[in-house]
Amino acid sequence: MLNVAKLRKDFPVLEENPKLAYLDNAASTLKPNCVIEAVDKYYSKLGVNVHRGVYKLSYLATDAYEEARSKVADFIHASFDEIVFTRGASSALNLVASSYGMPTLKPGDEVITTELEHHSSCMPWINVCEKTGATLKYVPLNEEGRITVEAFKSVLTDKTKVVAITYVSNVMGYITPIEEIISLAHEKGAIVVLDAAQAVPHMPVDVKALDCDFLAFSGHKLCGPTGIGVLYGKAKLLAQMQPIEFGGDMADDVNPYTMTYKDAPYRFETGTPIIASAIGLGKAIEYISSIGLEEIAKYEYYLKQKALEGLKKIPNIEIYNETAETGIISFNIKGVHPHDAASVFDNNDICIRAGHHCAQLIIKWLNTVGTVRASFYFYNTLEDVEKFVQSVKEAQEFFGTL
Ligand code: C6P
Repeated sequence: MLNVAKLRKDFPVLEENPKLAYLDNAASTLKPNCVIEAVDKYYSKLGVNVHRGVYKLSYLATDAYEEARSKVADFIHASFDEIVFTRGASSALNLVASSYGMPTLKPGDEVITTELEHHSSCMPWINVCEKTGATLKYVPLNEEGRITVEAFKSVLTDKTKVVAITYVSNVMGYITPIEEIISLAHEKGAIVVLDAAQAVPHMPVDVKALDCDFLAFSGHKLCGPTGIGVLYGKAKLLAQMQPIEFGGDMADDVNPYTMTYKDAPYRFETGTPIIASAIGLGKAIEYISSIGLEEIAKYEYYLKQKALEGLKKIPNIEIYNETAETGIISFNIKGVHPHDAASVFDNNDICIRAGHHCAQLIIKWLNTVGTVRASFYFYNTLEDVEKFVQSVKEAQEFFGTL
């Protein structure tokens, strides 16, 4: 078990709000002091641009920025030049769709995605398919709302060129059986774009072992700063791709009518990069690695199971993902709009998310208007769980549904 009491001291928001039960970790996690200090240190000790200045401070800033890239690469078992810094998972996934999908796909080609996707994973491909004439196909979900290998096989064909798929659903918390899906896709010559925004912060992820072609995640969901994310791409694919933004820093040789640009990853990082946030992300990775991703995964699941036990004892609760392997619960109090339920949690200092979670396809599949979602991280406690379960009862009393 983790030393949660000690870990909680690392988080100023928890120190300042001792009564707070922060259960919206799938949206964004809290930030520990070491990350805040790393960002502060960049601004107070360096504060200058990278890759450009021919002076010591700029060399130091460049070293700190590139060291963060090395940390990310080591963390997911990638190579240094396979890590592109982006604004977040959304920009990373859009970059693949625009730079890889748009120029390669044509009518007759097929893209496979699923109704479990976050909008940032499916919308870029809806757009690419609309523009290129490629056909978008959805893996039929099973009765629990899961992606199965069998269902994936039913839509995979020789025409499949891209599989855009989530590793862990932000609504259902299910882990996709991704290894088999990747190997089946590769047998057909398709590439796999993995949305790992809800995976990388919560479990060990090894891009080489998975053999995925692209993988995206956000820094702010793993104790890092906002405004920074990562696109991992296999070196040979990144090398084929053209930039979608042009300008400062990515240029190599610019003439009035022709231009060349740097190799990946720099060709995709136009303009002054998000230096402070990248450095903060490097620190966040060091921090969560020191806790251990296996331990984090086990502990979140343990808390989720405890919360589930409590919820299941309360009548008139619809739980949508009882069998989830991660720390996410999606449910509704029957007859109560999720936003109304959320206001009761807020009154009790519990932060949870309510609504469609930017994943309308699965909300429609569930045939509801939205869900209430509690998502756990390593700094949550059994007291948080008790408070949460108690608040569900209170909400029911308040709305007269008990
Ligand atoms: N999901 C949630 O509350 P950004 O916003 O770019 O950092 O991450 C987008 C994203 C992509 N994929 C998945 C699976 C996600 O869960 C998210 C973000 C948050 O569920 C905010 S909508």
